Amino acid sequence: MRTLDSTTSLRIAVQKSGRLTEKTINLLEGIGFKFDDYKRSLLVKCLNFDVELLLIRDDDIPEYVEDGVCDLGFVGANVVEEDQAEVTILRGLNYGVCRLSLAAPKEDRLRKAEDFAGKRIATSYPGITRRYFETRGIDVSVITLSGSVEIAPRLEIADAISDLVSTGGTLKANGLEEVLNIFDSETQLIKTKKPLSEGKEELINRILQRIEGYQKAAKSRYIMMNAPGDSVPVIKKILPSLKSPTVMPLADNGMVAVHAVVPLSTFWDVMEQLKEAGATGIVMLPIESMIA
Ligand code: PRT
Ligand code: ZN
Repeated sequence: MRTLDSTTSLRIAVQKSGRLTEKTINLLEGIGFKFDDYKRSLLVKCLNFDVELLLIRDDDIPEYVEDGVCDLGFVGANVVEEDQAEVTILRGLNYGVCRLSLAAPKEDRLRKAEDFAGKRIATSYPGITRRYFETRGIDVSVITLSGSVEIAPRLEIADAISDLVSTGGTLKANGLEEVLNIFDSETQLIKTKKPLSEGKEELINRILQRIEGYQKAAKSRYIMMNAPGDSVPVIKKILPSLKSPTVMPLADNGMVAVHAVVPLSTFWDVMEQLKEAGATGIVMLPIESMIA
């Protein structure tokens, strides 16, 4: 193993090829990092920062970060929790969202944790599953499988399963019913607990600030409209803007242009109210990044 922090580049672990790969690379590119073709190599240099990506299987990411082989990693909370990895969780990232759920054949009508007592449960997450039942004092037999967990009941090698679910389609297609959600997951940015150089710590803070701006921007929209000047007080009340909206006079008599940033979640309500207040030509634009 290398001596800690011997590389000058900040090394970031990213899943090589899977559900998180593209979204993680998009996020990194979205916050201003440029890379060579990441599909061609396991170690990819960043072209404009002292950063390199190590592309590996997601299961290996928590350990690489724990050991300090990588300084940061992007990985599902499910994997970090399964491994009980000794790492710092810097933030959740709102993608790769899923849940680990207990599921069983529909006709068995299992409803609560106690209904699983004495059952054989197949899973790729034996740690989380075991701990769930142990803390409740329920005795189950956990069977570890590395994939295709959903067919275990049909093959009669298990009575139930504990597996990741996002849409629920896989469970349905296999005649299984989701009974209990035992762990909520999303992609997390994790950091090693090994000491890092000041330069790396500074770069990590910069990355975090940029991610914050990127996430805020994803949840906001830039809104522009024209309105009669005398409706501005009403419009200002409607707009839940971060800052006071920009109001500019138009060549047309008494008309103004209003620009503001609004949370995406309120966009449709706001738009309807603005129309009622006399706004016309309402345009909504995505925002790439926002610095407070
Ligand atoms: O090769 P490597 O080991 O790196 O990849 P992998 O095959 O282990 O993982 P991958 O790429 O499938 O998933 C990576 C991460 O994505 C997981 O660790 C989760 O954090 C996250 N994620 C989000 C999911 C899902 N959603 C998901 N739906 N991981 C797996 N699934 C599977 C699930 O296991 C089941 O087979 O999708 C199926 C269920 O999906 P629905 O939509 O039918 O419910
Ligand atoms: Zn994996």
